[in-house]
Amino acid sequence: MQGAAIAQPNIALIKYWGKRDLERNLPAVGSISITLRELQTRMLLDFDEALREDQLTVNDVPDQKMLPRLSACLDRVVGEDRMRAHIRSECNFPIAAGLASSASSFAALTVAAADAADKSLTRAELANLAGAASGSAARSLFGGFVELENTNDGIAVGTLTAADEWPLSVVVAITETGPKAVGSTEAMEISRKTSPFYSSWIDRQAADLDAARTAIIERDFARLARVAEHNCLKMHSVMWASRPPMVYWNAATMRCLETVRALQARDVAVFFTIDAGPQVKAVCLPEYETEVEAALRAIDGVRKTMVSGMGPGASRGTFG
Ligand code: 2P0
Repeated sequence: MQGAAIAQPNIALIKYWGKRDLERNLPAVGSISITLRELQTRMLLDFDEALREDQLTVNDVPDQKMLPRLSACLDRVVGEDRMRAHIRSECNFPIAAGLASSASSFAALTVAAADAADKSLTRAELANLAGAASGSAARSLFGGFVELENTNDGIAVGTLTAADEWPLSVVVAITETGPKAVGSTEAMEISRKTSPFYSSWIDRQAADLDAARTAIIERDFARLARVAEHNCLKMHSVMWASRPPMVYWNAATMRCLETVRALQARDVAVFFTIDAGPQVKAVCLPEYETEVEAALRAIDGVRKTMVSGMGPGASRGTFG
């Protein structure tokens, strides 16, 4: 019994931060993201009757830390009485450093598990299963601009605008390659319990979602830039005001923001967004990709840049 899948990470323009149901991993707010193309996680599953425990390798290195969450995801998709599996994950970008590796990993795992178990699930069902493992993973089931909405009992996810209808480029400036100090799940709970700004973050999310959705439908880059930067800074303000405070940025993160501001002053169509890590993602119109990449690469403390277009949702795939 084998299954394989490929999924791309997604970058939230309107962020998911906070949970309304920790047990079921349901988000407190809706979110809007873009799915990338060049960054990928490939997942191969090999269920084996002789195995007593699941086994995981990430880029060929055995990994115990992530295994319980992956095993729980396999239980949800295949059933708890399943055979144990060899799980092989390959990622072509830094893991657990605020580059949404959990989104692509759990999206790929969910699709690979359904493939292995020969379950024909709808994309909505796959998104709910992936989201139960990691909130942002639900969005990687879909390509292009993706909106995740809260429903009464769960989530509804879908593409707002396909990747080829309004292709944007993303330049990722990597300022640290190690794993982050506090994982997103824990950090969200600290924010919910301690940040004085948390409730206003929740209350104002609908307005940001409306503004971003309209900007995407109208292909209004300047409007999307304004609301995405505002939403990102608001999310980080929630974290900075938490106890203990959570500051994911470093000095190079701040220098990247200054560079984006300098590019904007020269009428370059670009904006920044930052997730639960020190990397900066600069989203731009494709004609500015070379200029944005060169400017970010030249910054002291930027170790590496990666450039990606927008791509499709997770798919079953072979593994070579
Ligand atoms: C997002 N992040 O919308 C936000 C912005 C990070 C900052 O979704 O606890 O790994 O596994 O559901 O999906 C990262 O959180 O969290 C995330 P869990 P996840 O992309």
